[in-house]
Amino acid sequence: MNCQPSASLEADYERDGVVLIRQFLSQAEVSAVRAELERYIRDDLASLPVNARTLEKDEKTVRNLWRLEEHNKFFRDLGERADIRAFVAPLVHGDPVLCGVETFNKPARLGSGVPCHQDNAYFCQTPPDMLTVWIAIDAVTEANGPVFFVKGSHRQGMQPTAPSGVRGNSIGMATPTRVPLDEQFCGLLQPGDATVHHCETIHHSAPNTTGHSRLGLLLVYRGSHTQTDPALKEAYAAALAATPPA
Ligand SMILES: O=C(O)CCC(=O)C(=O)O
Repeated sequence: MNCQPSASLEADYERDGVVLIRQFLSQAEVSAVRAELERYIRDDLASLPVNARTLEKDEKTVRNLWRLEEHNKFFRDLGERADIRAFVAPLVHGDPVLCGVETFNKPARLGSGVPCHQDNAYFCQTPPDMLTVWIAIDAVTEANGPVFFVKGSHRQGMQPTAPSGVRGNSIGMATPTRVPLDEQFCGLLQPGDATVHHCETIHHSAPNTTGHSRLGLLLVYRGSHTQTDPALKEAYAAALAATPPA
């Protein structure tokens, strides 16, 4: 694994709100993650609460797995790894708390899009010292629904939100970004590569119309000093009630 903290990476993250790390996980680690996800979906998922996942429109194919850190020791242990926590600590300005281990599966042909949003509309934390490590398990290409990020947008703070009506991504931005797509940062990744994005960096992704799956594993952390913002929480609760994830 290649995730040493460094002053230049921290400066890039503070400036851009998103950084790319090649080979964050090794190929052996990627294979172990893939095998455990396949086993978990096959053997465990049906017996878990429905909020453990969101399905695509066919009502069969997994769009997202949620709360893997609660339901699965392999993924809890991965999220709690000392080397990953040491990497995250300076970026969340404190002691990292693992808040979620999730997937965005973006399956071949069926994978739905993710509307323009800032994660803190879901996380509702102040100060916004919270981030996501998005690890490619499949290759992410221009064609299979990569995540696009608006660099520097985290420095403008939270923008007005609106319910999106998208299952699994119930809250988006009231007005999508006006930054042209070709000026946004596109996370093109090989298996094992990762992006790390701040919880107020604007991002989105298109549906996957290709025959190639675009599976991502997400590790979400906050600094132990952050607190829930009641106004953000109220807006999120309303959007979630309008479009439940399951
Ligand atoms: O994987 C995607 O397409 C979207 C991911 C996302 O919205 C996130 O990491 O917060």
